[in-house]
Amino acid sequence: MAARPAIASAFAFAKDIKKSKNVRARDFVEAGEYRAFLVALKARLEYSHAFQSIDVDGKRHIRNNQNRHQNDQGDGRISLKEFLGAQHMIDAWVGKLEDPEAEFRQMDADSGGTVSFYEFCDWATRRHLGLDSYDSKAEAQEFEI
Ligand SMILES: [Ca+2]
Ligand SMILES: [Ca+2]
Repeated sequence: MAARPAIASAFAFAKDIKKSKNVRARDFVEAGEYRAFLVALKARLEYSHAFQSIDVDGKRHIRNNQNRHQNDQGDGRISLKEFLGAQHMIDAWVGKLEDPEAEFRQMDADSGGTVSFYEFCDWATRRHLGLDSYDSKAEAQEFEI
């Protein structure tokens, strides 16, 4: 499992928690943000696992590119078809969705027709994706000044 997107997403989340007066410090995870970063990272590694269980299409495309280390993964995007095909998992994580297609359109923040890992993380945080008892936002608020 590739951890890089999870790390990047947790980093982006944690670095802005403390509203630092030092503009340059805003680009870094500072001392007071480190624990929030770790908590966010844990959640996002779980989101990454969830994302990859939904992102099952696109394997052939990647094989054609002979990108061997990604052979067992999808194309890094969730399509509507994949999302609808994974309803049983999603229902178990967030509860039964009334209108899965509308939910998908909401997840797809840039309206590009597919859901990226970052869009998925935003959605999962909003929806309190129930993979674990952790709520990274609530945890992170502890560190807000
Ligand atoms: Ca896909
Ligand atoms: Ca999108």
